[in-house]
Amino acid sequence: MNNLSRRSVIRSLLAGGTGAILGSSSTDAAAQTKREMGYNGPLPTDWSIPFDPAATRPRWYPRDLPTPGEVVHEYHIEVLLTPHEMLPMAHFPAYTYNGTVPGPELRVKEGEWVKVNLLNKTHDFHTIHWHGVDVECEMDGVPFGTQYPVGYNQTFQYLFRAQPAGTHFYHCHQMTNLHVQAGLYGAIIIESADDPVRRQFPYTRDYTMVLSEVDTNFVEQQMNEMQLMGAQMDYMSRSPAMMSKMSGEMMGWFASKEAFLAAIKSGWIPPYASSMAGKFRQINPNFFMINGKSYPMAEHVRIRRGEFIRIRLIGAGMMPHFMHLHGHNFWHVCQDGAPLQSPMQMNTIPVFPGTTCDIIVEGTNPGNWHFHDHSDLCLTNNGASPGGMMTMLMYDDAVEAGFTFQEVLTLNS
Ligand SMILES: [Cu+2]
Repeated sequence: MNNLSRRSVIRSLLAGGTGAILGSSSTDAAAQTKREMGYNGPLPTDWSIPFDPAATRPRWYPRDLPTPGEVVHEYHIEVLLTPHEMLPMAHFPAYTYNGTVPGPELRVKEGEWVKVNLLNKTHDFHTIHWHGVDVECEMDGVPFGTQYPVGYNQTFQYLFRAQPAGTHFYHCHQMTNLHVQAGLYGAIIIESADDPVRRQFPYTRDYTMVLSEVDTNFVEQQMNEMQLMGAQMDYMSRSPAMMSKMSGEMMGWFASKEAFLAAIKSGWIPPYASSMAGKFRQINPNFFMINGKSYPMAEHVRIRRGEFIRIRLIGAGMMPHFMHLHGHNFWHVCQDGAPLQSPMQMNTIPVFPGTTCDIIVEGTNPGNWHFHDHSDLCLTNNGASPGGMMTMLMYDDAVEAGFTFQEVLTLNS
């Protein structure tokens, strides 16, 4: 059986099985509710679960180059030192792509080309790693692994075909413990011409929520040290002889494990065992952000009765977050960009560092609902509650639906 006919069999099996997965007993009630709400979209049993294994693999050999007639999106991205405000009276010195945290959202169609001209305007070194995108190795953004890190006023050009479709992100790969929490990350969304998620859930609004956290004390301390070292860094960035040799294995830490061990044997003390750059301290995040903002400043998510919305959750930071939506079960439809064979109903979804999760929310329950990390630590701003990684799902038509805040009456009034 060749791949094509095997896929057809999977499709037809799944098409016949949807009733069993979703249950048919509630169909009439669901249809009635939807009709009452004026909703004419597909009913639950109409949702097929097509699964195309090809959708999760690259369709092109990464070593292609653009050919005449192909779409090439060109972006100019500067790394800047910018103060970032996650809340009034709460900010930190951030490294940014083009001045914002997160950096600009890049949105392209699958198969199109992305050309990014990176220019570093800080006295430090940076790269861009395309996380979840099947680029060719030289475009992977690993300092000393696949490219020299980009120094002050230096540039690097990334060029790759956008594949595979899905929710992905990009981030700096230089000293990630500092540079990523200092703000160097952003979303790259690769849209599919025939999006299986849209086929199953015809969504009308599409939100991206980049989840991250920062230890502002750590970042400030490290950034101060970096700025003091600025002159040295500039000298190094202009003197290739000063830089470590490129080594995919060691990321600039010696040419090999043997050379590293030999250096220790001859008396060299590695930074983790010394106080080379000041006293190292454990990172202890104190602000938790959705698209760079903490509660109550994070943007709201809007929905209407009967509407499907798509929310793309991106774990850009160093902690897992457990996003919980009140009043709704949503559908988990994609993991790390790839459509799931069987979308799963959940009310709390773990978003681990380095992963992306797409969910679909259906507007079934008018009101104003909390949507937040269920880890209570992350519901604080510098230790004070409420705060942190929290926003609201707000219905545009909540009032028309009869939703109202009731005054609380005490029993012995
Ligand atoms: Cu960087």
